[in-house]
Amino acid sequence: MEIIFATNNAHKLSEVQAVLGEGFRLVTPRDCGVTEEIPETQATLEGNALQKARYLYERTGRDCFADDTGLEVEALGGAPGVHSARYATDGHDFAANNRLLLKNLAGQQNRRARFRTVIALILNGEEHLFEGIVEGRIIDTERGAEGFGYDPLFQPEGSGSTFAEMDAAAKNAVSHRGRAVRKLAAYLHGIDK
Ligand code: ITT
Repeated sequence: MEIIFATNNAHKLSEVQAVLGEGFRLVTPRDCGVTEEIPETQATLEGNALQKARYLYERTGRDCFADDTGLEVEALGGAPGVHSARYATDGHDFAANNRLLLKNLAGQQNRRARFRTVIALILNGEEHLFEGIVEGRIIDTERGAEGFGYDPLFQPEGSGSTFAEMDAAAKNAVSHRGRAVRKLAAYLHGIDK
């Protein structure tokens, strides 16, 4: 089965393809002629995921899904949350985002944080939402070179490693996106029989 995944982030594409498995061929918006940036202007992860999926569905008429992820830090009242990509700057500047996060948590004892992913699927014109959460904490200095984004600062509960110190399979096994995508996969496999 071929399905469009609304992302231009190569890391996310390979993480999601690994979880979905061989039975699903992921196609990018660019592969379908949608080359412009897909708007993400809503105030919630759910709103953004639906906005991106609807945008693609309206233009292609094809089955598609979109995800949106936020890092929610307890001591910062849930920030950066839906603004995670553009926390420090207008672009996706991961290094600047990590520096700002550490600055805003300087001297803070409460390091509790979680990643939350919401996936919006449009299948045969019907909308479905899936959520994945991983609890953890923000450490004091970056560790590891794998993954992307806030991975060098995020240590999932029950692990001594940051996401950036894990290979893709280890991260997927416990991550927000892995969890949400496994729910999506279970749903798609269930109706694909
Ligand atoms: P697309 O919109 O093109 O898919 P994106 O990088 O904007 O890519 P998201 O909206 O899902 O991806 O995520 C927003 C930001 O949250 C992202 O730029 C990262 O800074 C951070 N983020 C998302 N998933 C992450 C992960 O698994 N590990 C670390 N940081 C992550």
